[in-house]
Amino acid sequence: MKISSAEVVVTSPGRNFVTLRITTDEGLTGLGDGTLNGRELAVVAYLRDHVAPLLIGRDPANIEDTWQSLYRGSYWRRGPVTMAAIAAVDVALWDIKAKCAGMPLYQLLGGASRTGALAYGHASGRDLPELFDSIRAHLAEGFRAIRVQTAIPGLGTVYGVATSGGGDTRYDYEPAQRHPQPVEETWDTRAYLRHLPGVFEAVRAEFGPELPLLHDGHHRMTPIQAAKLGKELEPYDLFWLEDATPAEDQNALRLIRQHTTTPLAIGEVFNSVHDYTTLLSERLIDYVRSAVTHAGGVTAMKKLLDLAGVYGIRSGIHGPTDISPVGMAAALHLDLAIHNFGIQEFMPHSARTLEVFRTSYRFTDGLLHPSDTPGLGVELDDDAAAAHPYVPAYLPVNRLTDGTVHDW
Ligand code: GCO
Ligand code: MG
Repeated sequence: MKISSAEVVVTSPGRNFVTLRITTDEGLTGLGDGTLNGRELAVVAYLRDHVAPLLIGRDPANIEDTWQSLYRGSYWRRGPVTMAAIAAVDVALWDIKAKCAGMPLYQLLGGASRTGALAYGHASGRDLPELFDSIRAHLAEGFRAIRVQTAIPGLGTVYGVATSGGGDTRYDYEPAQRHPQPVEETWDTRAYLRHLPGVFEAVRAEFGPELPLLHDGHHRMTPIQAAKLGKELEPYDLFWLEDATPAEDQNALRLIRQHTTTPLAIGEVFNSVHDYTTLLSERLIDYVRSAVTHAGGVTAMKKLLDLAGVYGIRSGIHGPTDISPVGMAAALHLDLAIHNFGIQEFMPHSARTLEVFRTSYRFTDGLLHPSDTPGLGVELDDDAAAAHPYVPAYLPVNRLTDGTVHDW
């Protein structure tokens, strides 16, 4: 069998998605997600202009060889654009291989290690009553683990806090917004640090000790600020504190670790196992947050997660709505198969997105299951995709109260 075409489909059913469809001379197709939020067209060009021509005529069965050719053979390794493009190819080839085998992908990864993947949902509120309502709504939908984000008194909109209630608009705030220029938000870390422990105290008092609670710091603290926050949150027994400090500084995690037993998760902006070597070998984190879509696909993620397992570190695969349903399905097959699964982030896609991407994965009683459909279990509806052309969108920019651009 040979690859006969590799087409890139860009669609924007509420937000932008980049999908690679590989077709073989026997008529089999595979899908891969290459969505890089706010920088989508860079991946499109990388795939269309530089990668697709290399794929034509290759045997789709040789996934490892294709991965290594695109990684080692290009001379320019790593980086979010390159690794999202490689991920798109890799996932599409796994989709084809599993369809060929007539099996769901997780079977090719070793079979199911569990009945489903524990998912966490995103609760948020501008104040405690709104936050409590959001937590209750998630519990009613079946979530058994909840990420908690709130607004901060004195600041305006805060990233990760939904600005509107139910339905499709619920998560629209969080990923890139469809404006020609990035929205600017004001940030004050000291105000955040003063506010957050009281929020968790109130949530524990309301919802009791058992519910797994998570929090995302969006890379905004210095190491010593993160150490202080981790320590102050210890009484509230977090499942994890995510992205406490800017992720590229692996050594920062060492300092945080010396001060707190709050579990740490990091890695949604990482794209290679080489971003993790210190973190894993020194056991400086508890959860690996990379997305299949941004870290080189199933092939690379399986190796990364197996290495993490050697150190007793578990998975927490990135699953916001800017990962397409194709990337989400790939994550779920890994979640089901690997031994060191921790938790899966799950922001349900909008109804509009699910008209473009026909999924078969299921969310039941707090657990996600990729389904037993051969392959990934996702199909792309071309007509629905074409009805939603690309719209430029940016993640917001974060500035301190004096105007300084801040980390996030
Ligand atoms: C998360 C993330 C996302 C990212 C977004 C950026 O934990 O889900 O922080 O909300 O910010 O995916 O593109
Ligand atoms: Mg995050």
